[in-house]
Amino acid sequence: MARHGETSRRRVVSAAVLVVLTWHGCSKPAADRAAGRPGTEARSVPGPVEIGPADTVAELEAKAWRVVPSERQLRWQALEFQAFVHFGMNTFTDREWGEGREDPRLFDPTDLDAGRWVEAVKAAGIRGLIVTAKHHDGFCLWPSAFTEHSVKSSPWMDGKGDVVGDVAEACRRGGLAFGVYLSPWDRHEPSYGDSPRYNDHFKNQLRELLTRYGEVSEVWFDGACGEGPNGRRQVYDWAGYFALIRELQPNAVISIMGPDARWIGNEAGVTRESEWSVIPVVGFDDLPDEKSPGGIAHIDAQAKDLGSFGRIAEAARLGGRLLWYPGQVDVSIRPGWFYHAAEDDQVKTLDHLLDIFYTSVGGNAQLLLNIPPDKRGRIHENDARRLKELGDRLRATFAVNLAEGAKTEMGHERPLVDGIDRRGGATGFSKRGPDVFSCVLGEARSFNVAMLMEDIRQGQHVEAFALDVWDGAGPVTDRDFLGQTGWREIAKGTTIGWKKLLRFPTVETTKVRVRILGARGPVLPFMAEHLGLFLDPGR
Ligand code: FUL
Repeated sequence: MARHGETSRRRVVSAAVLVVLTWHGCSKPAADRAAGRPGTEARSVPGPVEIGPADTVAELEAKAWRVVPSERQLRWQALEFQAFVHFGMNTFTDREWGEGREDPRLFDPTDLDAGRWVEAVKAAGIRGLIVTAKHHDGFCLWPSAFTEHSVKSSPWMDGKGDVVGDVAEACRRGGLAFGVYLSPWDRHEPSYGDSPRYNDHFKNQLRELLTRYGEVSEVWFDGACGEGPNGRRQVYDWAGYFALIRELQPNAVISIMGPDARWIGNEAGVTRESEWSVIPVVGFDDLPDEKSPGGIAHIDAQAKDLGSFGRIAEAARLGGRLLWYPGQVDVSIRPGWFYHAAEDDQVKTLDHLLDIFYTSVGGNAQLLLNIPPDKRGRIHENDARRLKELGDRLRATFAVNLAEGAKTEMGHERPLVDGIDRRGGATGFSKRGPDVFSCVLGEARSFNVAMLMEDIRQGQHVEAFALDVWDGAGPVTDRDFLGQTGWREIAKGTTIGWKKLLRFPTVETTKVRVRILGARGPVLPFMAEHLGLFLDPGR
């Protein structure tokens, strides 16, 4: 489908005048960002937005950029980087999936101190932690009243311990958000497969987790589903689970098999080049089912393209809705999700973890990095060392924003000539060019990382952008034949969303600018942090 204004915008051949709209400061304080900008709130529409065949392209675009996150999604996005902690019976049996028949007496960590988990993950700059309260084997890390298959039947602390409680407390003390992974698939529980009975059991366990441990920031549901001992396949009551979570912990994000955050589609730590948080869905069934593993509303979480305008137009033809449904990248620091001594030498390298960080946190997704404690109940020395290295490097890079305090301008290029006629001459038409956000640094600065952010409280707009540095006036170029020379493109991309991080060889310059080459709606008033420039000392 042709997009209005797109062809002419992308064909612009001259860049003569920057029409300045005015702005002050390259970056805005976080508090400002969270509060949004006065006068813009009315434009955004929270919640699902219906789209249909009668919508024009312009209407679809406007609907798309007006979809915004809920408060809980916004808080979750701002966490950026969380720890996943897979710990439980599998830690002691050296397996990835238990069968449910494991003897609870095998669970006996000798040196479990949740405070040290929190310290280790905070060293990496992590802001939240999700613990596997119950994995598929059904062993509960908290003393559930609804099963004997838990820490209370283990020798650890004479059966008086509560890993979930310890972790919740340590997170609170350490200032981390606290979340729980609770596997609906339970290979131990006898009622599993007897659908209504197991659903009650599962809700009872959820209720315990959501009422005993204070604020829960996230509930993480995996979609695995099997047969119970009666040979029948369990049918999960997702709607009932979600309703209970909303009732007991209204601020908790429900992830993966849930409406608030989607699985990125792989466990390798990779995001799409264009990661949209506004996702079109068809139909009115919000709930996950067999056809939509890892997603809701028939989303194939592994599809290459989830949110392009083409997908939106396709969904509109069939009658659908637009959801704010951001991506989460779950990946383990080791090959397995659980600890295996044989993998002690396979902790991901610092460079690999940096690649994952830049493409996930810097690719409009949240990073959920799994760090599995060992049989002692300790985060292994190799993993802890790597987390500290990662944190040190990120802190060294992001401590100083070299764009801070720079003089900035927002406006749009007004090309005097738009397009080329058949003989290669200018058509002579004047029209508005791409939106530009430029930043005068005052003095020459060296950097190799750039950060762009949209104020997602006002939606996600940007479809394509380029980052230029000023090389000084030079010879006339074909892109800029009126003499406004000297801009050199060093990076480009598609979506921005919450955050886009760009890495490139170190450049030294006095001016930078961002050209918005494609957008679903007005961009400049809604850029949040606008632009950050950093020097990664390790590159
Ligand atoms: C998967 C589970 O089967 C794995 O064991 C792990 O917990 C991963 C995060 O989710 O679906």
